[in-house]
Amino acid sequence: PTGTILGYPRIGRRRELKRAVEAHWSGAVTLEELETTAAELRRATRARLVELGLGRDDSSIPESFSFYDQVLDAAVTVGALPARFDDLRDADGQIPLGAYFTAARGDGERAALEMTKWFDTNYHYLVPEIGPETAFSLSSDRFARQVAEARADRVTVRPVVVGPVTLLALAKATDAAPEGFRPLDRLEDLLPVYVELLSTLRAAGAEWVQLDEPALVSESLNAAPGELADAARRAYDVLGSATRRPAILVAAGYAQLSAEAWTTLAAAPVEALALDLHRGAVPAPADGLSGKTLVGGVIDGRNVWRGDLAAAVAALDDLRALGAPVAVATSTSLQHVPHDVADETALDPRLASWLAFADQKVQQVATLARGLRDGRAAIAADIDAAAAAAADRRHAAGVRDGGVRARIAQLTAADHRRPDYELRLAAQAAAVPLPALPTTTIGSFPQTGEIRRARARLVRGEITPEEYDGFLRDEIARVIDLQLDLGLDVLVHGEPERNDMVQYFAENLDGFTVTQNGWVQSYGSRATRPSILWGDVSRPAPITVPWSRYAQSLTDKPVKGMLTGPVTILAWSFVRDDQPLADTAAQVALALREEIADLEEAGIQIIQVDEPALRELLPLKAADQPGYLEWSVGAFRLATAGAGTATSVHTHLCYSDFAVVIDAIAALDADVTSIEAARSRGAVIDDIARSGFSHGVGPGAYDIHSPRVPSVAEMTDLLQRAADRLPLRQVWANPDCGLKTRGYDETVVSLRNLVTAAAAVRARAEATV
Ligand code: THG
Ligand code: ZN
Repeated sequence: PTGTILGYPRIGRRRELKRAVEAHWSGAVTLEELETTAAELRRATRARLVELGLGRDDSSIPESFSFYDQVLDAAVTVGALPARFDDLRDADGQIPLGAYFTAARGDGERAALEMTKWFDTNYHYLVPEIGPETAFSLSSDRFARQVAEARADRVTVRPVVVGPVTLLALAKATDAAPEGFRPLDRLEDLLPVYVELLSTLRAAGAEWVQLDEPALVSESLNAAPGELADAARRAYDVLGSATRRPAILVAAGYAQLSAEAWTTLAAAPVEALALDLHRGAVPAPADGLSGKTLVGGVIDGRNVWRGDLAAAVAALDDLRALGAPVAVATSTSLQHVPHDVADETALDPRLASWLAFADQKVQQVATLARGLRDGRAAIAADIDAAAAAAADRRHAAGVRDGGVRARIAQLTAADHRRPDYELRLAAQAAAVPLPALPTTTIGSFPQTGEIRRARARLVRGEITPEEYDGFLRDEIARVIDLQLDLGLDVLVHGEPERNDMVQYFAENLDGFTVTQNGWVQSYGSRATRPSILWGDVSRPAPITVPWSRYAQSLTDKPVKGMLTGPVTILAWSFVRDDQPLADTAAQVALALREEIADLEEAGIQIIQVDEPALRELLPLKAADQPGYLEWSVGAFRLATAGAGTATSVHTHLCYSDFAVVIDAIAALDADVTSIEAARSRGAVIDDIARSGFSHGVGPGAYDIHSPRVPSVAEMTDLLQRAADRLPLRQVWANPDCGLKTRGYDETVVSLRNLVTAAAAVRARAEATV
């Protein structure tokens, strides 16, 4: 192929797959019906890709469908599920779709596979569990069946499979594995199964296969780049030597291939290499390239801007200078962007002309492929049109706002610094006296069907904004009453007014736009609609203040103000690519700083600024990490450092690998940080104690991601452990995340147990004094 994409969104233009899969899980749709819907979706995707300009018979159409996750697909194919799922296999040892879903979601007896972020994207994959006991064997023919299915439609697809090195590099050791075991140790045992898979794909009619090896770009995995490159050498020596196989395209998106991996792959007996030329540069000349096709990933697979075709042509020319034939592609799979700009009928047409979602990116790739075949002159009009859109974007009103830029230019180091923590602690204790081990929640309360229906009615115009406001006020009053009844110390208003913690702010800040259908898979059947941050950011009016003021008017207990931090707002949006992220983050921070000042004015004395994504944006390359931490921490501090000495600034982070970013968390200088701890059985408490972290900390006392109600005893244990390891004045009691995905039944009991557990630990501490 001269033009291809590394993958396409699989959820469906109207989230058809989500609906079908969830209907199956609820029992409303059979496995057969689900398979039929999925086959229809695949067929529609193939037809669409042909229509957009990819060839139907030259393997340029990828088959990247997945019912849930591409890492799980590969793990299931090679039989790499842990033993607890063994009894779900067929009589002939195959892993059926039902078992696949059980591995993804768990059931009454079996824990699901763990989920974690896919490189530095917002996609989450399922972490394979592999040990010395894992018996690799070809356990699903799904990939081959999809090739055959396409063939019946007269389309020669290129199946996309996570490669063996990446599969092992992303896996974790099973519980049964001995200390020091690493899944990558099993590479030689795994390869024969990949060889067999390649042979079945060839037999089904595949002429090419794409093996995704993004592990080879990362410096953030539990293996050094040199080790990964060596694994790649061993892997592709074996796979390349297989006698019955499709041609192999090794794809390494998301960043620059490590130098070691590039040299290795250049010399490997495979037919093509795909490089991310959006995040990475054209590599140095290397031995072994002759006869290989170099696929230049020049169209960004991860953001929504219309690509600069002139720059893409130049990059492809540079790639050609390496002396091998060149093809064009996206930098990564398009699974990270929505389907089609044309589905956004409410978008300002001018803004729409600057954008490219998946379908527009396919067209750009097809155009560039035409340029590769017929010469630059053949696509001159397209190059000019893309340049004109970019120029229009540069000069459009709102992209640069003089007022915003003037305010940023005036900032000094002092704007990023609060008074010493000890001073703040005293002032805050005087302003808001609290018991030892204060209890609170992370912010959101259950988003009930009633709340979602009210919002939908407002959108459809079935209720007036005034009626909707009244509904939200009643809801807030109910949540305040509930918290008073439970005896929590620091209350929240519950956030019924927010659909999503980022989208809500995007809807209320200038410089952002939101989409109607711009869904992007987050994990499994779940998706978000990332906002598009296209211009300079400012706050036309207070956002959360009326809700917080109202909630505080209902009680003498403190009500926390609730904001989403600048880094998380960036991480979960599509961000502008025409200035450094650091500059964009500062603008968002300044808008939040104004919101904090208004919250203080309204009598709010505790303000939480959540940064669950602080860890997520951490760059894959070690050399980029210090610079990132500097600007991300700087943005948080800019947002919060205007707060008065007596105002307590809280933050919340959602993950357990606290140790990785402990210095950054300390540098945030928040007065209180709440963090996930329950799932790691409190290990994070030891990390905190060891790190010398001295500010307030709320190690999440229970896991809100599960409907299980935690007992008083287990939360008492966890809080006691914190009280034993840390000075009591440092410790807060709270769940480990917001409650919006939970139901009220379990929430009320869980919080009651939490308050009881905190009281027990508090009483014990007082008895010892
Ligand atoms: N908001 C945004 N991005 C996020 C999260 C978020 N990225 C990371 C993390 N949280 C992802 N987690 C989820 C959890 C649940 C859902 C999506 C991402 C979810 N989505 C609904 C669905 O797919 O049915 C749709 C929600 C809606 O209607 O807006 O449940 O919290 N921005
Ligand atoms: Zn959280």
